Amino acid sequence: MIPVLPPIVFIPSLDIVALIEADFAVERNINLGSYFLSEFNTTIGAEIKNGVWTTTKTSTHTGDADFSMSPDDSGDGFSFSGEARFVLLKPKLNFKINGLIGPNLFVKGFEYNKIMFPPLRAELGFGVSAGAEFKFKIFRKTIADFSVDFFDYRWPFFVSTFGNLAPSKPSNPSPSDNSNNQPTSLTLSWHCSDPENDSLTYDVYFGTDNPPTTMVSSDQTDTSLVRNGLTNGTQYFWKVLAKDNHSNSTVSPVWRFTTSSGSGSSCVGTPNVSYLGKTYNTVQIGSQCWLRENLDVGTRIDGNQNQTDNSTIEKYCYNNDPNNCNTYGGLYQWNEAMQYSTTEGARGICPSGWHIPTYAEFQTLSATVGGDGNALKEIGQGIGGGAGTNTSGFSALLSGYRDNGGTFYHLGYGTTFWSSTEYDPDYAFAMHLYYSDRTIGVYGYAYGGYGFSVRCVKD
Ligand SMILES: [Ca+2]
Ligand SMILES: [Ca+2]
Repeated sequence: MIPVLPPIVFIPSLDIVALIEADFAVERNINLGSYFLSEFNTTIGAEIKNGVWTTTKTSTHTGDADFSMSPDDSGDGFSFSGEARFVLLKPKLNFKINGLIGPNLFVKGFEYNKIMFPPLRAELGFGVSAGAEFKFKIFRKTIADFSVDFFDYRWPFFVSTFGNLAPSKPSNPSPSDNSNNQPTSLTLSWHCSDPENDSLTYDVYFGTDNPPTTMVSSDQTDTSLVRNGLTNGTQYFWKVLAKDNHSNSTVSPVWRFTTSSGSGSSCVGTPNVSYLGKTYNTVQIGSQCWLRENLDVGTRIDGNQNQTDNSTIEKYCYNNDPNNCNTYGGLYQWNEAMQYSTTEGARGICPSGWHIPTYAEFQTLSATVGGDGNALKEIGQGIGGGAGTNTSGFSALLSGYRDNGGTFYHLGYGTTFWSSTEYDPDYAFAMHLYYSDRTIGVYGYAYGGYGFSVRCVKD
């Protein structure tokens, strides 16, 4: 006799999670140069399980806050306003009623801030999913925006895509979008794919108009294109149209980059230096010969780790994004930059024949440009009284820094370069440039933690 098996029934176990959005805002006046430290303790959610409400998460943030500053009417103070927005959680319950043909039935448990759910797709099956979207904002500037799927279980019986689909939007541009200080000969590149893995061809539009209207390459199959003979100190725009072989196409966003302003002359006899896989340009400023770009050497580690004396050069990339190292160079803790020497003028991680600048050499640099930090900043870096002119050719970018706690700050607002001169046994001098004024500050910073840029000077 054939045994009769009972039907298999999936009954997902569901925890309904309800979450609360917490907003935090401060407004106060500060004087220029003061340092604002904050600590936020925010409960961001609550959860009900088996009829019992419990707190899900408590977030504590300690650190300095980013400000937007503007001169007040009296001209002797600054004001700022701040806003920190914490996590939004977006649970969703998604299930299919067994036996019906059609799109999944979505039951939205909670929805915040008009966040759009992904488009429905025709799917016969059932499942359950939940995720979270995180948006961190400071001064209305989004500094992180990402989502996490906690779980996504689907048992599709049937999934239909209607016809051949267009290629994905071209992405991952190189040079990265909005990058500065680019050479006048470079290779554009991008990523693209197609849902059906159709073979793709590309039209590339490039020029100084926004959006670019001149097609400089058509129907190419490579995902890169060399551009030569660009003009110094010029912003270029480009976009890529990706086409599959079913007459579908998708255009990229318009990307942009700016070439090096080209001010200053390279050092006589040493126009550039090849070092550990990269070529650095040089610039003569008064009596000193500098590298024109920040060092980008070593193996990237995450910001939450310390660099160690391990015979490997380690670097941070702002926000742990390698593209930022390409554009802004690496960020280094002082001991790593110095390669565990405390001798003023040490070579550290610089190429042979170069060294980490001393306090006195930064003072000389400052004197050469008459104390005008704007002369050291690349054109397009800084605003108002802090707008870069780059008359020196030093071509500094506002590269931000990594703080003691492993978080990255101030990209686009400030940059700091280590010197090889100790201030005291826990501090070393570093040169600081800021986006909204022309000062060149050479201060002592605790070298146990901060990750700053490194610019080498010739011996
Ligand atoms: Ca296709
Ligand atoms: Ca190391």
